[in-house]
Amino acid sequence: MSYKRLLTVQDISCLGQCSVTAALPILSACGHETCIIPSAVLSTHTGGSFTGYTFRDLTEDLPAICRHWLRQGVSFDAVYTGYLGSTRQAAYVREIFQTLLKPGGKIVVDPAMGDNGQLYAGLDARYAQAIAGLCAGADVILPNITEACLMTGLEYREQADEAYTARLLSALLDLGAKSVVLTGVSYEPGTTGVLVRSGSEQRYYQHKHIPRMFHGTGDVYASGFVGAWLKGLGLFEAAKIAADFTVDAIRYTLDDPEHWYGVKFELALPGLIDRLRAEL
Ligand code: PXL
Repeated sequence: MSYKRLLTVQDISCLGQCSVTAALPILSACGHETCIIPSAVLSTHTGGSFTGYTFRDLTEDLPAICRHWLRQGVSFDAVYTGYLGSTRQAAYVREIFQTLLKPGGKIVVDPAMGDNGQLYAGLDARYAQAIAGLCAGADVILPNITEACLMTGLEYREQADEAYTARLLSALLDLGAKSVVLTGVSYEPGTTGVLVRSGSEQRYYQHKHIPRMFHGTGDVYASGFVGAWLKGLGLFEAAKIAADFTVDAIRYTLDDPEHWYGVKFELALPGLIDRLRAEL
């Protein structure tokens, strides 16, 4: 049975069901040892109606944590990065890729930085460019359409068509990533999906679009993808499983109007585990 040691670098939003508080339980449920480097600690995520959140940037802690691990001889089968605490952190993360990965270890970059055509509060164009730079060394990147535009400079469109997504995918591959999983690709009303491109091969998985906006679904998706892919599933299979898992998490949340800041992905974990058992 495969048992991988992963490192995820992203923030701790203490309340909000995103970033590390989603990645840790999801990756653990998939059966991976999951180590973390918190990029920042926030009282909540920065989205929705949250205002006045605390934000502690942990940039200065990154090199010290890495040096300690290097002295201990620790290395990882994969590094998965998400929301970083500063633009400067991208350089430290690049060092992590170079020094803490086992030979043949995988790099997954979730360029978590925006949605609906906008950057998240507090992030700027320099941040987007720094994360675009990180994509150069990645095995897989998982942007939504907003993030794809912010990193490549292409215009954001609410309505995608195949010519538009083809341009996005080729601009994303030009950043230097081996494979791209582009999320939130909707060609027809009522549906959305993920577009998976690896080299010249491209496949689309379409599923139902649930017309309500939830925060943290990108993180839930990316963690489900990383969990499934690193179990040994193919890129497209992992992208599909993560999509179904995210839709399930949204379904479990829909009947609770009070629960606006995240999705109840915890309720969808047993289904994810069953699916992995069935497919492996
Ligand atoms: O889910 C993405 C995310 C992660 N981390 C922080 C955020 C957001 C989205 O708003 O604010 C701190």
